[in-house]
Amino acid sequence: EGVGPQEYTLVKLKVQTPLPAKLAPLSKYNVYLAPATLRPETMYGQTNCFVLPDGDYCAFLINDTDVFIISRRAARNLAHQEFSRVWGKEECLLELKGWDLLGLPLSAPNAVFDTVYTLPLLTISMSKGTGVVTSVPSDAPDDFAALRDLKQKPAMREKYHIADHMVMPYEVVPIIDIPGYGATAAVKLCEDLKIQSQNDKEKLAKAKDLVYLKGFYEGIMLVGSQKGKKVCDAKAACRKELLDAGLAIPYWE
Ligand code: A2H
Repeated sequence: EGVGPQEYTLVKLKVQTPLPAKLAPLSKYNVYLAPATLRPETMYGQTNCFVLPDGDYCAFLINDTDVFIISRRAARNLAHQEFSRVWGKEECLLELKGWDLLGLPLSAPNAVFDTVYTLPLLTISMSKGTGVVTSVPSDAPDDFAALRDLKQKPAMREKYHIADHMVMPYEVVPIIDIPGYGATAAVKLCEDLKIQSQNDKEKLAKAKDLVYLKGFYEGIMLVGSQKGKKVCDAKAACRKELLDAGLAIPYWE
């Protein structure tokens, strides 16, 4: 971080129709939550999407037909990267809180589940990416810890009005084998480092570094079109497939 521009991929997680009342003004558009990821090759392992409950989001018109729900800051950046109808100016149709997005059913590209839900993640930074994070608990320790919190804590599900069926059936999906860490590396690291919850910041940062580095150079794809290839060789191809299929867009910050 902070070493120069990052090349993210914004993945288009389609909000399933009919849209709920809060999003009704958007009903003539295709509406997407658009998480920013550095790991497009991991989208096979998505189990849910995360937003910050108290975060400020907007529904931005990025072309004549498509709306992205993201932070204003991200929309402004996108408008300077050719993703708005007027160059440099972001068009916000509706202001939303993370709270308004919790429990939304989504269709996520490459996910094995037909529907994944929007859940709360309290450690999201609204000044990074889009403020939306897609969750891959097999390979992202933060995602695993947050999903486990929701599974283990009925009171937390209740507080955020998350129904059991939005959380409980979603098991970790093995997608990358990392020698020494296995096929669900983030789970192993969370266990090895005795990470208790999504608030265990220092340990999670350590786990993230370990999984990310070793996974990049030594991880082997277990699924998808790049099955059998190393992550470092598969990443660009997975990204290109998503972009070419219109399921993601490039994003720099
Ligand atoms: B990554 P960097 Cl499988 N707040 O995507 C908190 N985290 C955010 C965020 C925000 N506003 N925006 C993006 N992120 C997450 C997948 C993934 C990611 C895997 C493994 C590692 C990993 C699935 N979640 O990131 O600080 C997103 O999670 C570890 C580097 O800009 C994004 O990629 O380096 C990553 O953090 C961007 O983090």
